[in-house]
Amino acid sequence: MYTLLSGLYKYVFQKDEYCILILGLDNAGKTTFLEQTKTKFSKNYKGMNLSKITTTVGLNIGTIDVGKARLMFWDLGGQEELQSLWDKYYAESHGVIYVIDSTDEERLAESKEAFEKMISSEVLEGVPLLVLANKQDVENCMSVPDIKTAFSDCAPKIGKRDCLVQPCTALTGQGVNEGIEWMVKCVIRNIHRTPRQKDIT
Ligand SMILES: Nc1nc2c(ncn2[C@@H]2O[C@H](COP(=O)(O)OP(=O)(O)OP(=O)(O)O)[C@@H](O)[C@H]2O)c(=O)[nH]1
Ligand SMILES: [Mg+2]
Repeated sequence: MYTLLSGLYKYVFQKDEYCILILGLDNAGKTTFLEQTKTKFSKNYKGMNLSKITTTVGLNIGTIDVGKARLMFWDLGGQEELQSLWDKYYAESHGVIYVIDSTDEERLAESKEAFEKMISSEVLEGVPLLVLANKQDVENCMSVPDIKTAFSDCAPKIGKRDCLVQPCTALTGQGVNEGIEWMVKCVIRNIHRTPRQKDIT
């Protein structure tokens, strides 16, 4: 009887946990996106003033529940000297959100270089990849087709993993729900195909 009840309790209340990395160059809008996500998906979360967010030195952590899935986000600092820390988190992650500043054409090549390096890691093979073309509220910013064209030669390295390029405005929340819902769907589908280190040990 106890086993039956505890099984039922687990079925109803226990969440499947997934770790999602948020990566991209400094100033791309990663922390703003995380705050906006927490505000949208957590009922009692009183979001912080987005204009008060400063550059991340280290990491920010956030958790949201979407249905039976619990997503734990690790938002890492994007400054050049901090990028060398990204790969320490790869083995544990079930999904990657890569944020691009669509207003910064000058740094697009630098962003692509960091992106290519990240997707070249064998540890991330098969892990779903959500690319956010952020800051779409700014007039004359690069569009999703512009960014897809600039990143087109990354396609062989992306390979067969799930990948979506989503227009987004982290400041207002536009595109946030669509991106998160896509990620949840993909990580649930992918967990049996590409188990992560934490699921095995
Ligand atoms: N116009 C506009 N500005 C944005 C948007 N998202 C973020 N920003 C601004 O971009 C700047 C950087 O945002 P952050 O969220 O701190 O960027 P980050 O990627 O976390 O940067 P690091 O922590 O240094 O890696 C801030 O001034 C934000 O207000 C957006 O959708 N539109
Ligand atoms: Mg940050």
